[in-house]
Amino acid sequence: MLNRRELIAGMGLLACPFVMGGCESRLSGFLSSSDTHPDGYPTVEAVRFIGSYLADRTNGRLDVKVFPGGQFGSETDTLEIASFGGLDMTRVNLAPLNSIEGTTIALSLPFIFRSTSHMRRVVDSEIGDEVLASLARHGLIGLCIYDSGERSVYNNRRPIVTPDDLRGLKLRVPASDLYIAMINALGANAVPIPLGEVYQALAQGVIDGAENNWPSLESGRHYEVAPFYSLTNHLMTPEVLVMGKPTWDGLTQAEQLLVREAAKASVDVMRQAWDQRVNDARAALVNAGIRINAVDPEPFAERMKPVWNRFIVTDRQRSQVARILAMAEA
Ligand code: GTR
Repeated sequence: MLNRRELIAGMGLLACPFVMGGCESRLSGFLSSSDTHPDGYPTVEAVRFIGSYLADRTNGRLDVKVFPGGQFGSETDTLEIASFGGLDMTRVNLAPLNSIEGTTIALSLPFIFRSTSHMRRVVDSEIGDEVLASLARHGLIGLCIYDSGERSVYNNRRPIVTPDDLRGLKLRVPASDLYIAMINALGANAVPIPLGEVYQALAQGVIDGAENNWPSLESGRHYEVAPFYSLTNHLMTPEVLVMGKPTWDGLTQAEQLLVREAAKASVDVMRQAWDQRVNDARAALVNAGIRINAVDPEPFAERMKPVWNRFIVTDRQRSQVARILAMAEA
């Protein structure tokens, strides 16, 4: 297997037609795109759809090659690599952007969305556009926002029914100060590690559990080592697809428009694949015999008030939160 440095060097070549002034043509080649999830996962397939969309409309001149399975390291790593041009695109959750970009916080707040349709309405509104646009100052061009379902807690000790059941558990979170504060406010101890390391950390007892949606619990096989899944449904933080600014700047305006159009079209493709995947993952986990329990969200949501207050500090964030809540009933 190639190490990360070799992979990045390889990517430079793949990306070369787009990003390097010295290349003969800026108009042909594969855009590299990274994803922490394996082949077949809805986000991976949605970005492949973008590749086909581009290839169809450019006679194969533009295409996308997706590198699944976290080959480029953590999502935080891939954001950095993309921002300096070592990768053309990366698909990540908003969580690893929370600590660098304040506009990503509102969409990542625990218990802010009432339902999937509420979340979809919000990301399809000008709030989604604001979040995408805010990434430019970090060298990242936000292309589109995808679903990531409801996240719930899983662990290898016991069913979680009330927040007190979490006391003392070591729970893995993504690299986000907001997630760390959330888990600690619930009485557990947050341990930030990349998704790719969760299975081993569970197996070795470094952590007792984690929190994620049905498809991630299933595809990462975490349920084998953490079979209690308690439906706290505490988060619905969406995913985002970004292009590194060096790559973006190497595209013509017409190509930029086409990439945006393709990304937009991929959202519906992803949503359909996502809904199907959630159902399949749930069925597979029930079939595997994991222990699933319903949870009254109220006492969990109650403990999130100080977390909201700590992270929603600017007028812009307050306005985002107010607008999101106003969209709950639309
Ligand atoms: C998943 C998400 C990934 C990653 C992961 C995590 O639900 O699709 O992008 O953020 O969670 O917890 O690290």
